[in-house]
Amino acid sequence: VKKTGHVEFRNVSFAYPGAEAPVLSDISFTAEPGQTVAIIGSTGAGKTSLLALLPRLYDAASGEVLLDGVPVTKLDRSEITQRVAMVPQRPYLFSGSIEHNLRFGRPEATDEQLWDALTVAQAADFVREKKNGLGSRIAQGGTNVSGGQRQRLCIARALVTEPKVFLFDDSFSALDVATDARLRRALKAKTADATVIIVGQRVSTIADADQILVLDNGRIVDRGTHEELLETSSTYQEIVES
Ligand code: TTP
Ligand code: MG
Repeated sequence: VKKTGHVEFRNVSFAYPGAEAPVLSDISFTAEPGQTVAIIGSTGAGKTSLLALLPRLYDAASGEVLLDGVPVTKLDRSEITQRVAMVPQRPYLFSGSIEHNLRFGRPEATDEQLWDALTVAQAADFVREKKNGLGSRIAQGGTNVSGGQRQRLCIARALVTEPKVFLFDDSFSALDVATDARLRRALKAKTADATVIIVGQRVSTIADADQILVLDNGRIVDRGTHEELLETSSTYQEIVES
């Protein structure tokens, strides 16, 4: 199997350990290299839970999550982390330098690769403006950078690992609309062959996705492009109008 970052969910259901009610029910979709698949849905719909199954933070109760045609439960952790990078909904920075934070998933990255990732993530300017540049310290919990800066540093950290699959969990929410658009344009140019799965609340973040999955109460209730869903999905219309 070629390791290109092909993702498939096949009839996946999932409940948290100890909980009875399923959080995800019968989820099926594919995301191909070069594609962006967006997931939208109200709070608690299961978006974060869905993403968590690919890097195996949890395993599906039934059905299969496949990476390049192989169930993730049959892959080594290292094979998954080499191919999949997730930017979590609450991105975390370690206390230490910016450089230390960026190299976390790939210690051998060159400075040039770090700056390249920062540039795509729209974070190069503010790092350059800091007195110590890449050596600037991040306080415990990342309290000395803004929420938007933290998001961008975490996106840069994911870029440094050059994954085949990016998972962005609401990663653009703290960015203004213009920065969000610039970042995703740069990302698209830089990672044209990658598979991108993006959870977003803002319509502008997801409208250009190849496929949008509308998640409601753990189920995919509608799917299509932005234009298709505007015509066909009352759930999507409600989200767009809210
Ligand atoms: P999420 O998957 O966190 O829902 P979401 O990501 O769509 O919501 P948001 O837009 O607010 O980010 O949660 C789905 C359900 O699973 C919800 O009832 C909470 C529950 N849940 C747990 O029980 N344990 C967990 O660790 C998480 C993440 C969620
Ligand atoms: Mg979430």
